[in-house]
Amino acid sequence: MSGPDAARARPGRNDPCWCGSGQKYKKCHLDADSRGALQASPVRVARRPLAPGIVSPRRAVPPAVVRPDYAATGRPRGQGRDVKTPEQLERLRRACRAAARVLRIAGESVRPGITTDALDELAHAETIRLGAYPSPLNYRGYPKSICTSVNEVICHGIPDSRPLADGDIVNLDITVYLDGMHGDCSATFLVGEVDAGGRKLVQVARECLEKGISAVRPGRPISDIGRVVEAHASRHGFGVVRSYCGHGIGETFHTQLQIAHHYDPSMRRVMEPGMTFTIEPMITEGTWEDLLWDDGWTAVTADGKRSAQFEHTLAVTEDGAEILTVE
Ligand code: EYL
Ligand code: CO
Ligand code: CO
Repeated sequence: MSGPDAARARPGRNDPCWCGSGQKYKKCHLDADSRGALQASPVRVARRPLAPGIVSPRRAVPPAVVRPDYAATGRPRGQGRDVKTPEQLERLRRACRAAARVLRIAGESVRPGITTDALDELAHAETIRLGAYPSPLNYRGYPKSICTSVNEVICHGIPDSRPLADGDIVNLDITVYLDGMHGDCSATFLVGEVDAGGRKLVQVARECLEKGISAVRPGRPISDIGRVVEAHASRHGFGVVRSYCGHGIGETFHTQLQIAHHYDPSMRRVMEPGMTFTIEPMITEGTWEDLLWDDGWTAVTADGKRSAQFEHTLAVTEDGAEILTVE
């Protein structure tokens, strides 16, 4: 969710680089950081900008499905601890496995011509078939069961009547509530034939999640994650969104714990075995700055260039990370 927007002082030319490589800043990230600043300037975008479509009526959940506290009111209540017991971890694994399955099934249906509303319907039906509740539905009043973020949409795109077009990229973000736990994952899919720039963006976003996961280690500060993610994105000339972060997860969809995907040295909390959170970097072709549509949900890049995202829910182990959102 929304996170700190701490300005980071850039190192001097001859100081060690912020990325931890041990090289001087001028030899390492100085060029990449400067390129990012230049790309933040407005440019013309050939692609047609995305516009809101028609949102279908709210989908029903059978009464037998156990709901999270906010399902009726829209307001989440509990907070929840970030370090889980083995019993809690076992339930979280089941919720995460279900989320991974729903993501795979919805992703297999991505093709030119299908509407994002049809993808929402598919994911909603599969979630219920697994005995789970689609976590986004009525979370802070959100109207749909999944998020579908096309092209310049960074996150929280609302499924609607717009058919996916050949050349689009689309992120499907799936969270399900099962056995009293939320499991959260997402992936960006190519729609038909995507240009080389779009394919590169999606590939680097996938690698950013992998790098972030490989930085998970008990005893290390949370800021290690954003450091490696940002280092990889900026090496390719891409931006890292700052307004939305990964989050602690379990009995509650979002705990206090925030996982920045850019390097924020103030995030000094240390990772502990049993801690569970998401890593979900949003990587942009241009600026990292975001705007919010008038619908109050849809976050888009300020320059209209594309954004791609991948997400897993993880547990910190004795020597690294366990990825929970796998089948
Ligand atoms: C609902 C509520 C504003 C999600 C995540 C769905 C969206 C915008 C208010 C975070 C926050 C998913 O962690 C998330 N995705 O990985 N809100 C979310 N909503 C929503
Ligand atoms: Co998600
Ligand atoms: Co999330």
